[in-house]
Amino acid sequence: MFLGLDSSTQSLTAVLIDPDSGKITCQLSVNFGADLPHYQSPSGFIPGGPDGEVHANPLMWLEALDLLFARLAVATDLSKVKCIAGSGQQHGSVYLDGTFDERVAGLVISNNLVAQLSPALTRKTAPIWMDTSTGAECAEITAALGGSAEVCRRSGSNAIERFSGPQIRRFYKSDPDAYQRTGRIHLVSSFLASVMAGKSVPIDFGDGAGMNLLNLAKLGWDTDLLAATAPDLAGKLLPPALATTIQGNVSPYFVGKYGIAESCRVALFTGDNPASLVGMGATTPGNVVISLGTSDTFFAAMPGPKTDPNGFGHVFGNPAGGFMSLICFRNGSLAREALRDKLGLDWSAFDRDALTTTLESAGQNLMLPFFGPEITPRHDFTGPVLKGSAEFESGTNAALQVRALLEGQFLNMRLHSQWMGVKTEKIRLTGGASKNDGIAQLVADIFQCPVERIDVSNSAALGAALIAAAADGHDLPALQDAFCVAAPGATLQPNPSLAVPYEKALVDFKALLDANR
Ligand code: ADP
Ligand code: XUL
Repeated sequence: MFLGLDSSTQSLTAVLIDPDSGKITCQLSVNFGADLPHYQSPSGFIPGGPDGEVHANPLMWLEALDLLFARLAVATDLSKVKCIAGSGQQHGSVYLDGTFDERVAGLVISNNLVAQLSPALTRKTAPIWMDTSTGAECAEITAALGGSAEVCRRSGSNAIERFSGPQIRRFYKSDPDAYQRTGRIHLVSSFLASVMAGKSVPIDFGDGAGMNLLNLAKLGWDTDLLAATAPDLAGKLLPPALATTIQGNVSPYFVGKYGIAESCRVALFTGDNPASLVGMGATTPGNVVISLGTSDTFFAAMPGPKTDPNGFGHVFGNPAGGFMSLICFRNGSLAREALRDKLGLDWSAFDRDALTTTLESAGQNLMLPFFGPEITPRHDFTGPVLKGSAEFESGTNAALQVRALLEGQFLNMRLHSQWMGVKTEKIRLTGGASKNDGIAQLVADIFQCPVERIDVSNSAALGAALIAAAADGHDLPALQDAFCVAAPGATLQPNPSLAVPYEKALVDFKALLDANR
């Protein structure tokens, strides 16, 4: 058996797999808000932070780890686990003093993780990915490197508020003494991996690329980015490594306390998005994952470290080797819900039957699909922009509005993923809106490739379990064939007669976007 853990914003999840039967044998979660209410973080972070700060208590993640293993030990026989891997919400950083490595190596089972490790924290809280407080630090790092294009070329992203480098700089500026006492900086992923392995283990390329510190071409820390971020930073980070590298045996703490076998090994942990790429079976170039959640995300494997010249997309390491993109479209379901509610509709108006009534107008009416501020491309909301027939522009025909919104969303996605230069051969669709046949068909038509719907609720934890099995020598593509399967009857083919109209619409959409910058 192989165990995958995912420490996400709101919960810690375990997925246990048996590669021989191709089955998930156990799935369990600890919900930070519901199970650990004394951290007063109902959604996994401390509410009401000043100036855009969003922090979480790293002790909550440790207590969740003890609780999860206590539950797992009851639910399953942990002595059968051969290897453990994991993932964490990306960008979150944990600050520890020089005693951490000793403490983590000397954990005793008569006490818990929180009591034994809390004295090593040099910063009580950890900034997480929702934090937007580092605008000044991003500007300083960008200026030191000579501009955004250079930061992006080296690290795969412009300097971004939530990324760990700018967050480290903010800590250094606000509390230089505590920064100086910090001997180790971990990400959420490498922090938990270190606890599992009983020693500090490296950050992997997948999660490391979310720091604005990793040089993608060299796959090592970038000395200029380190220098622009904070002094003596190199000494606080271990050299980064590939996710599937084994770090050694599991800490005796977990053997003695929860019955894991002494021979069980621990692989590096990665970020939740890289782990999801694995769990969605999309680690080879040509496969794309589109997740239609609150926001929409587009992620895909890439052979080389190519970066977005416009700086909207991010590049992370692919746990299977090579790289991946991650592009986030903030409007996603938020915009679909806004239009639905504005027109007094329900989701049936977005379904296939409803959309066939407007098929003859495909690609002719254009909408900039932003009902709130957008990040890809950066666009302040000033009201919907419509261009097309008089009936469409009058806003009275609800069906035309719905088609134009969805077309606008996926044309925007196609346009802003072109920089990757990878031909999309197959799309794996997931997230709440993916069950809608009309929306799924439109994705197939606009990208002109088949769309498979995959219903995996814990794709990051599953991906981590697959990484654990791959690190132990199992063949990853074969594992993905067994575990990442499309729901029967859930594959949709593109309508080839829409290829030409949507090529033209892509050009027109870009022109409309450019005219409204
Ligand atoms: P999250 O990003 O919060 O994990 P989910 O992937 O669970 O989001 O997706 C939730 C979203 O799915 C809801 O906000 C809702 O707008 C959308 N959704 C649910 N059912 C449908 C449907 N039938 N058609 C379109 N959208 C839907
Ligand atoms: C990615 C990002 C989030 C976090 C939390 O850049 O900020 O997806 O990984 O899931």
